[in-house]
Amino acid sequence: MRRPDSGRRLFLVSLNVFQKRFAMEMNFAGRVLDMSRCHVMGILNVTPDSFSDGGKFNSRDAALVRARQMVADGAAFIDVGGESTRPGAAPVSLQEELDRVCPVVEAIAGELDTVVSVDTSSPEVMAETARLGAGLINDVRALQRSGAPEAAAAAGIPVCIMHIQGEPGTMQDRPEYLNVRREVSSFLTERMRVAEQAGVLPENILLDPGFGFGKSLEHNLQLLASMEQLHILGHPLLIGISRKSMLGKITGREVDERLPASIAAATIAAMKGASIVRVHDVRETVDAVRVVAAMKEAG
Ligand code: 8Y7
Repeated sequence: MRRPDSGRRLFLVSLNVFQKRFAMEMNFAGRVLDMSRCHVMGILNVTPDSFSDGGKFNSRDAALVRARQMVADGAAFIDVGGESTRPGAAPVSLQEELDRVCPVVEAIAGELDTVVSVDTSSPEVMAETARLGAGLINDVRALQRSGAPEAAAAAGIPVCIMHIQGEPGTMQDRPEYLNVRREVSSFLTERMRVAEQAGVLPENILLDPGFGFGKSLEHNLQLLASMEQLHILGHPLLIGISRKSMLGKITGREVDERLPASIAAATIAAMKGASIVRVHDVRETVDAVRVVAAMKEAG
């Protein structure tokens, strides 16, 4: 067991002070949230091939039923995704992605008290869904597609910039880093610079280290252990670990048996100051982050 040296401890203490004293508000298409607290984002896949709900919710009405339940369970965000980023998943055409995502975004934004997040890398989908009421762009490709930074800027809503090494189809083949923490940090810094140059406002940027996106178990664990270091970049953090294979590797459990491990991961993220945790199991995770919030308020 190694104790942090005093310099490191001072650094961590000052981060806590920073988080407590300054409420960070973000405006998601008119819904203002305090990002010094941890909110739960429910995952809503509208792909026929999504890995952990088997594509059960690929029609508009089924998606709405699921979204209503997640909002009733306390989801502040619903992340609607029409393109599977699972390695080996079939690529989706722009028209297909628009057809899957737009009706669901429009229906949720019109009916439910939640922020609609759109999991997309396509500038056309960003533009169209923002028009239909989406409040957040969640791009696992960090606005690397041609026209994406400009589309995100024009949409005028917050954007989550996530670290990825490589491309979704091949990213898990042989992920390699000299120093994973430093490389994730410098990638995010560079992508923020590109986004801001295209006109994305700094107050509209969220960051995500991208668990499982071109990372071995060791890389993921190093990033989780040092997650609070990312606060120094000055933007709220979004963390997605729910049911991921890193939890399967740690526990030996199949994807539908990873709820306890997922709750543990979300709890760690909330304790380390994540503003959003992206999860499949909303109700259970809301309880977990409430425990963390209650403790932080008391302390
Ligand atoms: C993440 C994500 C996925 C994540 C953000 C899965 C779309 C894979 N993971 N978006 N998306 N962060 N921001 O297992 O970690 O849910 S898809």
